[in-house]
Amino acid sequence: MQKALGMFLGLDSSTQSLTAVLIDPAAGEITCQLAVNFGTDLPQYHSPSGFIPGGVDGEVHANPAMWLAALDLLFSRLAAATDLSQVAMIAGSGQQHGSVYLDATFNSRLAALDPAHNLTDQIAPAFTRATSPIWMDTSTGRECAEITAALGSPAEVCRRSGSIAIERFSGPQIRRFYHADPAAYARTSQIHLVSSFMASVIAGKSVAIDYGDAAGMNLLNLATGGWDQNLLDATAPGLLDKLPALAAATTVQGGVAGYFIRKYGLARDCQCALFTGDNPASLVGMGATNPGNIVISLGTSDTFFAAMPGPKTDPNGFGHVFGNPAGGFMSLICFRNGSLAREALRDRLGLDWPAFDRAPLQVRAAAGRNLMLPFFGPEITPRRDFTGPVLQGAPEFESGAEPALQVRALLEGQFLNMRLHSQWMEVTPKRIRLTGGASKNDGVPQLVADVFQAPVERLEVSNSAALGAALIAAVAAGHELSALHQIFCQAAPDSTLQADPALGPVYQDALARFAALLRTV
Ligand code: XUL
Repeated sequence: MQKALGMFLGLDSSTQSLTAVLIDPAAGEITCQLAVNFGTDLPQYHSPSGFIPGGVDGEVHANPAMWLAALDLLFSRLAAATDLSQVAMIAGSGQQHGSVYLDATFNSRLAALDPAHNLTDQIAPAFTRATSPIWMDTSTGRECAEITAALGSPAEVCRRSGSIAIERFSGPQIRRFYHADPAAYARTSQIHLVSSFMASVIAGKSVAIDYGDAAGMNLLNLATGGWDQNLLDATAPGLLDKLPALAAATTVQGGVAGYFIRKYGLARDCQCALFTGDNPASLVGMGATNPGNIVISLGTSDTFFAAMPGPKTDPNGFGHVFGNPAGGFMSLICFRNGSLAREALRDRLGLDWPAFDRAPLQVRAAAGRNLMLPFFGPEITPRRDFTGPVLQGAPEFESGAEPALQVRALLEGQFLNMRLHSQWMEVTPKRIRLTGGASKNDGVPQLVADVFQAPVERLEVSNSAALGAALIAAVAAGHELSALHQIFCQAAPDSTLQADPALGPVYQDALARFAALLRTV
């Protein structure tokens, strides 16, 4: 009898790299983690940070041919490092919102992939738009306004799609392409997201877009789970015919393309599921797919995301609603002044990172006393062109005579702002999982626990999106997600910090004062 294959491969095609995480649930192990860095491994694409530098008018595009080259390079590295014939199922994730434009030859090219040649040479001739707009693009202000006007109001776009019209979302990007090059738009027979494009290549046929990532397009109707005809009409003519079908990420697509079997040694009965967005995959990889769990990721921008029982939308339009790969919905709120603001204050005060991390604990007695609107530059939540932070409090705080007070107030301001702008979700945090640079030492995590009045955990997971994708692959093959979470998504030992209940009323009051101060500027 043939032995069942026991490994599951998750791939994450992100802005700067393509990462693989291979898991073996029976052994309870991550057996291999590898990445291809677009800038350093594929310098011929001249995209040191994964996108084409020098875009004008807010345009940020990447070369989709580079993503294909990365896929070949990643699989050759995986084949050298591990036994790919043990992989039972592949799933993946992609940077959200990025779109790929293909002509009518795409399907036949996928069906005829020849291992004697590379993916780029065989697929790139199908691109009708040479470059792909990605999530960092802000060039579609006009298109967002037009889509909003066609639907009647920002609230109506949000009610239907889960977000107001957002510059980086795929619908406004598609409309911009239609405006800029109507002939190339007409030649386009399929528009994929980064996620569904990569999944199609693996499957050797054009596959569906998963609900999780589709919700980042301003085109999916959250209530019906189908494409929204009014939004499609407001975006570009004939769009429905160019969009793939919709399905859950765990839907099995069938086998992988013979190209990968013959070239890299995958088994004949290896199958593939869909790819989802990197944030929905991270929700899975952080073990946070049940409502009550919140993930806060502290990065260049900070993100706050959480599972939600229903498709609730943010009446103020700051938060987004995506699909939760485990079923239901998730929210995502992005804060532009994340580590950039922390870095700016650290530099201004002349501190090093260890001193910055220690500071909030040193002045814990000042909890909630001084207020800082923590915006060193333009912010998207709330959407305002701030030029610097606003301080309100004791003289030794406002003057900077006691630098630790400013560090504490900056961090309190960042987390009060998160608390304020996540109230629309009406989710009481039972547990916060914190990830990213500033989560390592205890200073910042303790402050998060106190501001939100919930325990804070840190996970040992580093590639949460790729791990989440590997877990989705295992679920598609019949594994239980809760059992997988027990194995792969446990909090690091002794990493949990409890909230100080005495600070509950203190931060309730600070939240009201923070909101009031925000209204005055
Ligand atoms: C989410 C967003 C980013 C990208 C990053 O809306 O734009 O988090 O998904 O890859």
